[in-house]
Amino acid sequence: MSLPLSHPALLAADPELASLVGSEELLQSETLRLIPSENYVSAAVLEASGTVLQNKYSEGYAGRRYYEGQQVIDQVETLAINRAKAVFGAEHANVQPYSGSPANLAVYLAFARPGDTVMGMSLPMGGHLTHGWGVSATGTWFRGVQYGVRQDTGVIDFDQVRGLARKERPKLIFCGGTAVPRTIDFAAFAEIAREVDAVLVADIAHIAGLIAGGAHPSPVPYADVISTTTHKTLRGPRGAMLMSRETHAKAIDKAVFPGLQGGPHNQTTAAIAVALHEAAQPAFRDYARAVVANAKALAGELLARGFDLVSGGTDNHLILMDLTPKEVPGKVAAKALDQAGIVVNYNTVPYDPRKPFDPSGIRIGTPSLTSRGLTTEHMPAVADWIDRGVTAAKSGDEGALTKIRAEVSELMAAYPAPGLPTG
Ligand code: DSN
Repeated sequence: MSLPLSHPALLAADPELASLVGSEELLQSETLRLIPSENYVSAAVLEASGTVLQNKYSEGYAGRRYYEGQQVIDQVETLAINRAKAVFGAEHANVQPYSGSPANLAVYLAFARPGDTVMGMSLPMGGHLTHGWGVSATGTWFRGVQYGVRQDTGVIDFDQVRGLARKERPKLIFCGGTAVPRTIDFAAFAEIAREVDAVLVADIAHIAGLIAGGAHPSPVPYADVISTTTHKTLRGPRGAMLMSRETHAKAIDKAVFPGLQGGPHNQTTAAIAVALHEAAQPAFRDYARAVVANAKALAGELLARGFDLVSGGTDNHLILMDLTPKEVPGKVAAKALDQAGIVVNYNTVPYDPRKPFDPSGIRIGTPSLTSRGLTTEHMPAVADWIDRGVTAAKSGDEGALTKIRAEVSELMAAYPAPGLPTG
């Protein structure tokens, strides 16, 4: 398979780099991308992120900048802010954070001081580095206490969360994470946060698109602050946003700039605005529902093939597979699947006896394949490829992987990806 040459200026100026971009386009086109935090953005989002808006410095906020010439940029940022507020029903939005980790760091800066106690889900249980995990700046500069999931059910243990919060009295409580296959009970977290007078931060990076599309409950009535990236299920550029009640607006804005960052990336702000416009359309509600329907169907097919899924399945876009019963380490399976044209990431599972760089599980999700138009009808085939790939990983059957790759590539050719040149 080949794709038509695109990016003519790049090709003329730097053929070496243009060729690498072309190779990546081909890879993204031919493979079944199952990493749950990845997606395909629309051609409109891609175009917006490659505009001359990137030439402009605009430290500050609309109407209060430290550089002149903001006649257009102020309008772009205001448009993005208003769309974020409308899509999520939030009182305040800041669209300047460069990505999820800086967005979360800004929350610490706004509400805590070094040495304060903060609470979040532990990374190996499905949380995020920036929720106070030890190796992150947030676990070094703050005192991170961590909750997890129950070993018998794989779901969050609210008795543990409440007990820990009462004992440790954290300044911040983070909910949300990177490997949470079940609905996040924002109301339960809010009740605990109120009881101990903590700021509740809902990190919705993974599920922002599902919330925007009405396929996951919203944290807006419950959380003091909402942090999200914009490039996962929301299908926008690589960026982030912070949303909050009006009472916290000043603290959040001051923490992002001048607290943590300099000039915002205006081309990204523009692309966020486009993605939010797309997320406001009725078709996006269909997309969000389809992502979840595909994940549930895929989980059912995997269970039927004897796979062990953390928490027994999924309510959202993400499935966490514990491969221990299959006697294949996550990394070995992930590398074999990659060879078969199925892109996943190896991942720790709760109570994993193995090391994070060589864990027991793989993490998969349906945002990207749904963006290409695959439906629940395709999930038996996807589960079958995963099953055959994991079996081939165990036996070292390279031929089986090559065969799966050809089958995957054939199906993908029939479902062109948004934003990519079509062959
Ligand atoms: N790295 C992201 C993910 O893959 O879930 C989270 O930041």
